[in-house]
Amino acid sequence: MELFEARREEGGPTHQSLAPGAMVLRAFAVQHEAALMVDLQKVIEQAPLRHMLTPGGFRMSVAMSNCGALGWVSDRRGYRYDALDPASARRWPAMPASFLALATEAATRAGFAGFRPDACLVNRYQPGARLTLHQDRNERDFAQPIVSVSLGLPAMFLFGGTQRSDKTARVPLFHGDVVVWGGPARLRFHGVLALEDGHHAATGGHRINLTFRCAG
Ligand code: MD3
Ligand code: FE
Repeated sequence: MELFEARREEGGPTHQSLAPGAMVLRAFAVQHEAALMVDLQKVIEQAPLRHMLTPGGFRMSVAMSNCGALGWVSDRRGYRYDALDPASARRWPAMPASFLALATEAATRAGFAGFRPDACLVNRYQPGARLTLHQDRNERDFAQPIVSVSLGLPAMFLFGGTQRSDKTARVPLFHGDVVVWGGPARLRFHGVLALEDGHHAATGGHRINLTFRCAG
């Protein structure tokens, strides 16, 4: 935590290019925070966060839900997008206007005007929760970027290459940071180190990540 806070206070440019195609907009979501948190509560009331199973049968440490026309799901049958929440057999909640506005505004800033996400995955990390190195390849069109929004506790993001064995860079992500991953960055391996204990005014003991995608 000390490490994260020290680095944060250094300030620096708000738009940072991480790699070709990957742009960090530091604290970009803070201006939208109140509306985002209210709308997030409504989404997870309708589609509660749950720990999905990997195809191998392991319970994911990150709790997930979705909003939008399509939701990302994992179970013994594999990873896929589905229009229905398997927990309720109903459609996922609609994507709130506050979510859509943030995602399209961030994409435009990063050079992807016209981004129209149809899927928003909500990831909730508790202390110890992590995401192992993976690629996002369940979407139809890899020419479309992914927009990610970090809320609450900070996390250490791992950014790899196009091969699983490539060296990874560590990028700390803080409350309100938005990252747009497109072009040559779109299929790079990535993951999140185990969340450290802490408290944040917006989310308590958690980190929330929203990822916006054109899935269908
Ligand atoms: C880089 N989520 O849900 S967001 C995921 O913080 C996922 O919850 C992480 O990876 C999280 O699939 C990371 C940042 C992210 C998302 C998609 C990417 C980085 C990416 C796709 C390609 C390259
Ligand atoms: Fe991912």
